[in-house]
Amino acid sequence: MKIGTDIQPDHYLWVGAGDLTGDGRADIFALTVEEQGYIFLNRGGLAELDTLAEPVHIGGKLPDVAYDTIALADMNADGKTDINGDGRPDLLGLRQDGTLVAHAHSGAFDPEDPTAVFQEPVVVAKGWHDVTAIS
Ligand SMILES: [Ca+2]
Ligand SMILES: [Ca+2]
Repeated sequence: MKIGTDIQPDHYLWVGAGDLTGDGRADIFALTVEEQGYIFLNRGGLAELDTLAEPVHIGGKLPDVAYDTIALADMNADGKTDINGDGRPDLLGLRQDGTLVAHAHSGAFDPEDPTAVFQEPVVVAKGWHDVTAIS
């Protein structure tokens, strides 16, 4: 099923889905080869093209934000992508120094300030040098 166009597969290291806006439709989070994070908001379910909005840049390759890999957390039994149990999907990032950080969902999505959807990262583990993928 095609839900977006001009999404080049070899431009992305990782793509995952989670409902970031709370409207019940899964949105897409993508990490590019430049280690930039983008979210694609789901505007209309899976029924047609143009479902996904233009990507929104939500952070990237600063000295402290350079991820080897990233995941929307999927850590509980009922399949929600939720670390802290608030019902909102959270983001995990594995930094190149082996530090695993979590960006908790702020609890609300503001279209005027999409970068605020994730809180400042919190270190949840260190020494994950041998891990090449998390999910
Ligand atoms: Ca959504
Ligand atoms: Ca959460």
